[in-house]
Amino acid sequence: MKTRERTFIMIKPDGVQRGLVGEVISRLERKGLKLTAMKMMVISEELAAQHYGEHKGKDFYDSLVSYITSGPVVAMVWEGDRAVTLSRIIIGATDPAKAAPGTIRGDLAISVGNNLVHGSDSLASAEREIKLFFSQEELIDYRLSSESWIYGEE
Ligand code: DAT
Ligand code: MG
Repeated sequence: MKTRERTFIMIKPDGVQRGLVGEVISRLERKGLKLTAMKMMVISEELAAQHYGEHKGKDFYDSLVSYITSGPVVAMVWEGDRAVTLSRIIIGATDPAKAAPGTIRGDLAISVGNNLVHGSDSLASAEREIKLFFSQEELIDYRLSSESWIYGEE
C-alpha cells in the first residue's frame, strides 16, 4: 500500500432511518477499504457545531445542525491507500442532482441537505474529524487478509 490514509465517514440520520446502513458499508467494503472504527451515536449540539464549524454563518447552517442531531448516526473510520479521495468518489457530489450515477448520493439521494453520508474532504479534515469522534483506543489496528489481493505487489 503506497499511502495509507484514514478517513472519517458518517451515515447521517436519513441513512439510518431509510435502512441504508448496510448498503453504505457494503459499498465501502466492496471497494477494498478497511473498516477501522465504528459506532452508532446521537450527535450533541456541541459536537455538531465543532464538526460543521466551517459552515457556521451560512444560511443552511441551522438546518444542518438540527438535521445532523435529529437522530442516530453511524460514525466510522475507513482506511486504505488514498482513502480520503476514494471514499469521496464513492459518496458523490454534495448535490445529488450533480452526483454521478453509481455513487451513493447519485443512486440513493435527492436532497442537498439529506444526502445520506458525510466523508472527510481532505487528509487534514479527516485527522480533525476522527479526533472529534473517536479516541485513539477505538481505532483498531489490524491487517486485512485480503490486502495482498487488493493491492497486489505495490
Ligand atoms: P459535503 O457533505 O459534500 O462535504 P459540504 O461540506 O459543502 O458538503 O456541506 C456539508 C453539508 O451541508 C452537505 O452535506 C449538505 C449541507 N449543505 C451544503 N451546501 C448546502 C446548500 N447549499 N443548501 C443546503 N444544504 C447544504
Ligand atoms: Mg464537507
